[in-house]
Amino acid sequence: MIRAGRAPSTCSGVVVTGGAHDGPADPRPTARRRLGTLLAAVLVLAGLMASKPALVPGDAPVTAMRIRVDTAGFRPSAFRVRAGKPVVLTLANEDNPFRSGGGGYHRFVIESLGVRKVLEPLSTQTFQLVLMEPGRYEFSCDVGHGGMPGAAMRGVLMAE
Ligand SMILES: [Cu+2]
Repeated sequence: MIRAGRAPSTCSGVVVTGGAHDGPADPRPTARRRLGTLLAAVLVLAGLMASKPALVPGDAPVTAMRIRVDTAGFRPSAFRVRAGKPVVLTLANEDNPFRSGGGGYHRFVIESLGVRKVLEPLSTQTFQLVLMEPGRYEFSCDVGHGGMPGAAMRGVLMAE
């Protein structure tokens, strides 16, 4: 469960309308290669632990955003909006109904605000959102991954 530091009961602040290949394997691993493998494993682990989407400093707030959705995640997964101003979100689910583990369905959920949009396979949904209070609003998907929130399927809206 993802929380944005606000209890769901106070959700009046929202208005909703509307692999890289490694190349040939070396059969004789040297100590240097083993060290490289260990470092890579540590970096992957660190990446998983710090999986919060990053915002690029200087990104300007948007009034509309098209978000591509599939099992790999939301793209883009982080952007800025103006608090108190409407933002039009278009969610394009690019997974097909034959996809295993959810039948191509995804959801766009802002848990802290009680926003929950079902995204049918190969469909596009547009709605308007107004985030009344400045803050960090995390969104995620809780289907298509055995019912658990996928590590890759999360993102953040920064209202400022
Ligand atoms: Cu999903």
